[in-house]
Amino acid sequence: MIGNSLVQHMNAEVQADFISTDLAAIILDISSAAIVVSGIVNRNVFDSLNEDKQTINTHGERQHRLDIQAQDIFISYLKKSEKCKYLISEECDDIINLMNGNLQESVYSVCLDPLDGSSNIDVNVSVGSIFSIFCQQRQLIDRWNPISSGQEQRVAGYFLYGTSTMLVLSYGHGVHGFTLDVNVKEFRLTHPYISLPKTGAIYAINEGNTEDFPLQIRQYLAYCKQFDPENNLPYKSRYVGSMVADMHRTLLKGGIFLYPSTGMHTNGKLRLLYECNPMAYIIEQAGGLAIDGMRPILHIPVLNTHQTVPFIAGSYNMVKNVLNLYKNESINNHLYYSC
Ligand code: AHM
Ligand code: MG
Repeated sequence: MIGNSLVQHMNAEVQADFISTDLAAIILDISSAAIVVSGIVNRNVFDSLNEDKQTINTHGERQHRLDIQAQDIFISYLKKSEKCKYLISEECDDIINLMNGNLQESVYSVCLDPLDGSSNIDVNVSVGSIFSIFCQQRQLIDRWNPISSGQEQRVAGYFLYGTSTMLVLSYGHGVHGFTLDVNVKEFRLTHPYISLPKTGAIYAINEGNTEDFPLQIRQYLAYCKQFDPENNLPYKSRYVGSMVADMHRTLLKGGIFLYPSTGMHTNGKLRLLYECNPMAYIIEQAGGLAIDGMRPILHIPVLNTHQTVPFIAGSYNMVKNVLNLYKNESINNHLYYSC
């Protein structure tokens, strides 16, 4: 059954005291921006015919034209409503001030990957946007240390621009999925209280890097490929190369997603503030685990805005197996792991 619109849902959650009016309003602003981004992603094949220049982002990666356009759309919606102070974006070296010089103070800031997986756009494969909202009582004195860890996130979500556009959202009361009804340009609740299966049978990793993975990851991959039908082994291998798409499948079907350290990315490739922390928050809210090997992602100290970490997330029992290997324990030891 199709449920409430996102607006109705947020109003009801405010009434129930599950979320503040300001946070609900910021979620609605970000969602309005994402509807516009969804439109430009859909039009890409037409607009790319006029493509002329390539730019490089703060990580030395090639930017797609839509990376910048998507960022600008989110900025303009967040600036218009003047509810957030700062934006930390994958596509911008510096923290962006959203207050238009207005002296009115806000305690909220946003972390954003405006268009995740953008190398997939030109081959018509799903991409997404990832965000989190945090509350910042103190002044942003140390510009490289906006929050101390992902535990300070109040809201985390992602948009998946796939066969349909979806918003998956958590504000500490479970994980809810909304699908965009393109006819009325409105998100509707389609996946209330998403619960991540405790175990699954799919692993997702860029296996081309196997030779450079840490020993524990290579051991785990060998385990995934064993023939043991009673334990659903061997697992299926699936890897889109868009984190949002890979995590969305993992969330709905169960499984594990891994982006460990590699020779090229010695501390992982995925960014803590606007990729790993929001996904870890959602995964934990849905009953799964997210670690960097030994530590919960949400406990990792934030050292700078574009810091990367190894990222292993998904079904509780599967991630626990990887943790056991890091702790030098038997892979199937399922003693409860407390985050
Ligand atoms: P991006 O934010 O610049 O698009 O990079 C992040 C993407 C993730 O979506 C995906 O999981 C990963 O990079 C894929 O990397 P690789 O091509 O090394 O497997
Ligand atoms: Mg990204």
